[in-house]
Amino acid sequence: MIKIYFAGSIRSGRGLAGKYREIIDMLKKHGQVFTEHVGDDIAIDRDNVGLTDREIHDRDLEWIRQSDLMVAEVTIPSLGVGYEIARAIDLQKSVLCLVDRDSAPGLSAMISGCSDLRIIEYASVDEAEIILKEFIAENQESMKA
Ligand code: 6IA
Repeated sequence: MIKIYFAGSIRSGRGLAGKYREIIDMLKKHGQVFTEHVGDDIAIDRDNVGLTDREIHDRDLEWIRQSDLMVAEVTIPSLGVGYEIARAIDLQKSVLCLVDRDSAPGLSAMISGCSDLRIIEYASVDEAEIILKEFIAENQESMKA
């Protein structure tokens, strides 16, 4: 089963948490998602209670290492998400960035200008699903090769 790291804003703002959850639910139909809690405020508290920031960082980085690909919802600019994307690129992971067409405040040039990233605008989660299915299938093919 393909292993997916989903990245989305936590301390940088939870305005799109409902979207994250819809995307995660859809990704779960296609593989194992390490970071289900990013779509769920209660799970963020439950899964991270008692952990230091160092422990959260080290655990998340280990999940990035173990993952086959990363899907990052980058509409809300987040230092943590940008950092995770950069680490994933360094680890040679495929990274797909999703941008909500209606609520994008403008993407950092360090993301939009990065040739290692695939960046897709989406209007609905149904639209994103088509793109994500293709992205997952491509990666499954390259894992077999
Ligand atoms: O800078 P941000 O907080 O927006 O960074 C969000 C990204 O970093 C997400 O994609 C997560 O994978 C990771 N991340 C940042 N903080 C956490 C966290 N707890 N738990 C899990 N992943 C995290 C933060 C404490 C919480 C109780 C508010």
